Amino acid sequence: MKMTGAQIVFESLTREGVNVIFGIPGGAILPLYQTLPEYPNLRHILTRHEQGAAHAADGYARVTGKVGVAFGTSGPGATNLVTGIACAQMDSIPTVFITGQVGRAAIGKDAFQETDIAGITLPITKHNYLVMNASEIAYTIKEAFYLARTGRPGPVLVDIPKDVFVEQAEFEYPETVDLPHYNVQPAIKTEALKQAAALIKDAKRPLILAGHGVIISHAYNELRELAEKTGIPVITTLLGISSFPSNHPLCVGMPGMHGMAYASLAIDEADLLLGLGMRFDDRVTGDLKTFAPNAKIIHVEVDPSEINKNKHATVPLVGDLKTVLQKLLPHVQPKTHPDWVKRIDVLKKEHPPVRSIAANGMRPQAILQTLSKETKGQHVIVTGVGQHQMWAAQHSTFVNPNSFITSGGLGAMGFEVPAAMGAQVGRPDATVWSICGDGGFQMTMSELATIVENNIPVKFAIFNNGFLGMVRQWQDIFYKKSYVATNYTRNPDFVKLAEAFGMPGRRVARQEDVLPAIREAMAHNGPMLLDFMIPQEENVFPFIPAGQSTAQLMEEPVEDLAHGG
Ligand SMILES: Cc1ncc(C[n+]2csc(CCOP(=O)(O)OP(=O)(O)O)c2C)c(N)n1
Repeated sequence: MKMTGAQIVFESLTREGVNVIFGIPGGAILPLYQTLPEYPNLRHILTRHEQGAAHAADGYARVTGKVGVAFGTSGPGATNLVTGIACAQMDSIPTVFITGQVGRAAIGKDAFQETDIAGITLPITKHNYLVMNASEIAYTIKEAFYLARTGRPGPVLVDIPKDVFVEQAEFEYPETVDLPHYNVQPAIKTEALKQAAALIKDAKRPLILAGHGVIISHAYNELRELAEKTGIPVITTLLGISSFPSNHPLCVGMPGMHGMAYASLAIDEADLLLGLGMRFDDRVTGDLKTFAPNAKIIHVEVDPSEINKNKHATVPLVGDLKTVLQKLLPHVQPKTHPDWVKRIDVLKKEHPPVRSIAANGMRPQAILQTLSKETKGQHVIVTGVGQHQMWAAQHSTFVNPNSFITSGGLGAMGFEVPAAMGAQVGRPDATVWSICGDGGFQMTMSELATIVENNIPVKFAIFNNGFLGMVRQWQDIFYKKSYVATNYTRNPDFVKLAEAFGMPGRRVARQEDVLPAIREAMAHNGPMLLDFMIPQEENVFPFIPAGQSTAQLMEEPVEDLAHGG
């Protein structure tokens, strides 16, 4: 049946199960938008900025496991998507970005709003396309979604010239893709499984390092079964948080730069690491030479290029984590490690995350603990990047799988508002809390308008220290408190801003107001903003400076406690 290119785009998206699109129109993509009313089942959320659309699609994809979709027009529309695309690439988030391009005849002529977005995004997409004929749209979209969601997921961009949207072509949606060199189900060798099982059997001090791959492949049950069957304690990377319940007796928390000291110290003593769907990122390992000096490594990864990239794998296992664990489980024998678990308990006692949560003051750690207590850990927490992100990772409880959403790889400030919006759209049943830095919040706060317009009931908690806090912390520690360009001396009144955008806001400056404010926000049937006035110079501990090892671990100085933070 003959259709326009625009109709083919929407027919294809429908076949891929898309029901939400975030975006902003413009000249080059207008023929696509003008066709949208023919597809009333497709919900389009008009954002205030394309970065908001991209992060929202990303947040939606993270919580649903479906492919997130965002639209942008040519030129600035497309370049505004770039940060969100890079973020999705770094964290392996299945997303498809569709951009309008100038008409075919104008390509390469520096036409108005022309940008080579395929060229720009080449290194930050899993794959991208410039579609030059309407007849190629259906297959391209089929392939784009297939690539986005299979293997190691990631962002795929499809750039379509304006006149291709109006060109007519025969529509038939392909059933399969033809990608002979793209192998997403490599054979898992029984020999390697046996080797891994033998290492697990012999280990005295084994640890599981659970990464984002557990969440991406929905291997929660397999991870839990493996940990419980073998008695191996579980450390989760930043992106692995909520892949394993934080209240499980075998949960040891996050290691690395701002991880729990005891988790990093346990890695020092481990004789076996099972890296599950993680990539030995520098924020986890610090100095690679001194990381896990005594450990053999079983590395399970869907992306073969991650194997031996940072750490040599004694036994590499390439494949979808869920499948690999299902195949591994019958080979491993039941075991317990009482001495090792006791040793980790000693480390936990000797190295608490904060030495005490002072009763006075507005310590951010205490606010987060109060929040978790109030929600009973039944929340989805979305953060920005900075100190508040690390406090949220350290001091929140996560009971449900996949309930911590953060920009781990790119570390994109400004993620907190739109990604929370996308997460709430994807999980309308969930209580979504956006934990924001006052800096990052101001990068994308215009999406509050989108949130109010669409009645998306995200609760915002700004951790307002009047600083670009994490950078100030580095200046504090490494530059003798020389606070260059990190102090926002006149932040806007966030409560009034919330009201201006159309949602209630409360300033919370006293500790006794923390709990009532959280309760009020939770009881409010819609979005609401809380502006927590936290101490200006609170630092995040523990802290292992970049590229260093646990020998350089800094814990909370005791003198800080006298001031209640
Ligand atoms: C887009 C972007 N620009 C700059 C940075 C560098 N950076 C990392 S953390 C940080 C400070 C974040 O400040 P804020 O959002 O207020 O959070 P806080 O650290 O105070 O909790 C900055 C500037 C970044 N991560 N992202």
